[in-house]
Amino acid sequence: MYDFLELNKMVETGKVKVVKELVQNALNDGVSPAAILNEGLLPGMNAVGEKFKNNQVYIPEVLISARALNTGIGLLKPLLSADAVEKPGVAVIGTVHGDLHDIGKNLVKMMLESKGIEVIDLGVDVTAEQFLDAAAEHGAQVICCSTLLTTTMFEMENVVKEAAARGVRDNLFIMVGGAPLSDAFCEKIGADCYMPDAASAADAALAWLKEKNA
Ligand code: B1M
Repeated sequence: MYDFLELNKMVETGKVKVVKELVQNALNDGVSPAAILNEGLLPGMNAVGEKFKNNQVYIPEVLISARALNTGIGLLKPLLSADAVEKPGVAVIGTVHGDLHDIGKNLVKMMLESKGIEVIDLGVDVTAEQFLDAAAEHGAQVICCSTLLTTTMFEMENVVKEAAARGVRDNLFIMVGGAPLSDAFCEKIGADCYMPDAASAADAALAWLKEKNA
């Protein structure tokens, strides 16, 4: 079992240079990129999240940790994406209107790309119209909506409604995810799939694309 304690702490305290070194050391020691991500990097960010909730740290500290997290993810990205061989289809991804959190969304994007899926990244604060316009423009069959805020969750329902209004609902797999969501919420708004983490989201998108295009 690899000891990720220092890496957890260095993400939490936003030490970009040390995070880089520790990620590289773990890779050199043969630790899998997925383990480095899930056990080394993300727990550090979660620890900051808890402190943020309790007003023990504030936005600048959170951003400094997010930068360290993203540096680590950047080193892992080519390795996590390396084994994609097929091109199963196209997905549009974005963080919904009103929400600027993008770290989880970027992870989902990376995992989708690791499955060979072409991803059109619309960034943050994306309206229902923008999701549907991009899906039409790029011939995407999958729409991935991310949000971390309870105040913006219902923007996802607008995506489902907009797809129906345009008469394209049945052609699209609308996936939702983000910390405040659940299966029950997904069902309530009429989306197709909720997944709790980036890796299972990519698995679900790939499975649906394969079945649809078989
Ligand atoms: Co914000 N923030 N934040 N924040 N922030 C949270 C989300 C919060 C839970 C903190 C807290 O109070 N504990 C809280 C939300 C409370 C709520 O709504 N219930 C919160 C708040 C309140 C806010 C502000 C309103 C604060 C303020 O200004 N007063 C503000 C909102 C601004 C806005 O968006 N309009 C704000 C701002 C910020 C920062 C800018 C400082 C920064 C964002 C930086 C950035 O994203 N570029 C930030 C951060 C970093 C956080 C925390 C600390 C960490 C989020 C994160 O990146 N986690 C967060 C607390 C926490 O989550 N512990 C918090 C790591 C990331 C990998 O996880 O995004 O959950 P996550 O993604 C996961 C899964 O959810 C899933 O996969 C990933 C893992 O594999 N997933 C999907 C995500 N999308 C998916 C889509 C899928 C499937 C799975 O399918 C399509």
